[in-house]
Amino acid sequence: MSASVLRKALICSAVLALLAVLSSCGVFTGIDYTGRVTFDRALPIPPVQDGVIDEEGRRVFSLTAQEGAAELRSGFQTQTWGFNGDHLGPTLRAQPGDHVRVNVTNRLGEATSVHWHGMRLPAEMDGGPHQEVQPGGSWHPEWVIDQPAATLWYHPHPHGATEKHVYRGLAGLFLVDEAVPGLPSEYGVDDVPLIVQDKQLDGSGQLATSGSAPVGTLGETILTNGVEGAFFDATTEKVRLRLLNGSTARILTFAFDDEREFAHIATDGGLLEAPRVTGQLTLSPGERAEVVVQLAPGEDVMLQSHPTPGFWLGAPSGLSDRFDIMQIRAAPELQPADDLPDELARIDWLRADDAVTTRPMRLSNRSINGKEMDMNRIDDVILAGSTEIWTVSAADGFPHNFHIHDVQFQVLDVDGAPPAPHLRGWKDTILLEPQKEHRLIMRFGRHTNPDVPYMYHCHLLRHEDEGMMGQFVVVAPGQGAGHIDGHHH
Ligand SMILES: [Cu+2]
Repeated sequence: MSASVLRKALICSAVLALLAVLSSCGVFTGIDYTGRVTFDRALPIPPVQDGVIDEEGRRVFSLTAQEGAAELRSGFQTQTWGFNGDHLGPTLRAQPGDHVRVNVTNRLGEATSVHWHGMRLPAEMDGGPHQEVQPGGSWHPEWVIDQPAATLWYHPHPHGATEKHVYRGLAGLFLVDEAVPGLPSEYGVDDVPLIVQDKQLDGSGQLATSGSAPVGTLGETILTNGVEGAFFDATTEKVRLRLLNGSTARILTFAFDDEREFAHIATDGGLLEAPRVTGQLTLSPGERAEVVVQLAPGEDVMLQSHPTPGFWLGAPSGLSDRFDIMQIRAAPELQPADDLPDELARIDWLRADDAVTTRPMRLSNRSINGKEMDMNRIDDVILAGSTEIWTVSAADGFPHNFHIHDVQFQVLDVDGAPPAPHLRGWKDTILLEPQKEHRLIMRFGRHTNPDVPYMYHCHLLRHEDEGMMGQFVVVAPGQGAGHIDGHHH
């Protein structure tokens, strides 16, 4: 170990020790933001695009990234970006088996991309940093939906600028839709999309960012579907909420102000085997969940975010804060709803014995396995159709999560213990418990391309932009890694 490395290590451990002392003295307690906002704006529901069926039977969607201005906070016009509008984007909806195509147009002044988060598809359609769309340009990815019903989403993934593009408002839901008897399914009525994001708004209502912060920008303003202080008028006894934590860094633990229980019915990649009753549910940036809440006629209840336990550097990373998110106002008379089905879906549980490869993924200091992202380096070569186990850990004391493109995975265990109940379903993004080893199992698809990589990365977007990302290719038997077209950056 060289002298300068040793000195850095000593300074680093001294800083960590000081933080631990301050933390134990209660210096880093969270901030309680509840009660500060008036909830008097009707929840906007993103418009649905079911696409247009073309002559070749493809379901065709259109997305245009553009600049705009939106009233995030009452009385202020904020400069924003959006898809097909001023802020956020439409909800795209398709069924398993559909051949979909998206006409993407970039009307921004800089390159962007559109990544289909949670979708199994060919690497060249994935919308990562190798599929950027230049200003004035367009892109036309297409693929066949090859996965069960799920709440997925789309957002830009340009090299080094994902945080900025998502933060300005480029995000929307992509629903893989399939009717399940007994589940609320009327979009915007009893099946309600909820994109939850935190923002920093300056005195004139414009989006501000933190220069240097351990996790990136943490905002004091919570938006639901793009507005602060939203209420939802419920007309049914049961309301299904499709929750997306669309924040760039903030980890949210969803709960209600009266601590009521609700049914958790779906994880990132689809329905659970059965509804699971709980009082709170943590989602880190990029994660989704579907829940069903039961309402009584005439009542008001506040969806909130409560402190997330388990992180000793949690308070400076916002995990101890408390927020109001959205008010639900139940009508004096509510439409009756069926009981939830006992069985929601069959899950094909992957077996550790079937894994042909185990890969460690150690996240620390803006790198994975000691390497920062390099657009021209292929980090892992994976055989199409194979089952693998990835052992993922966060080693530097700060919160991180982990997202893998193209696959949905299952959590085998966390430090040898069975995963928490909310992780027992298909996942594409997982919050990492500090210093613990998360064994994820996944089966890769049949799409191969030795020259175009998929990404894996921390979905705290500042971390991703600063290098906490790696690249893998999926290849056919006998194929090796190819060559990344080197015109990027
Ligand atoms: Cu991270």
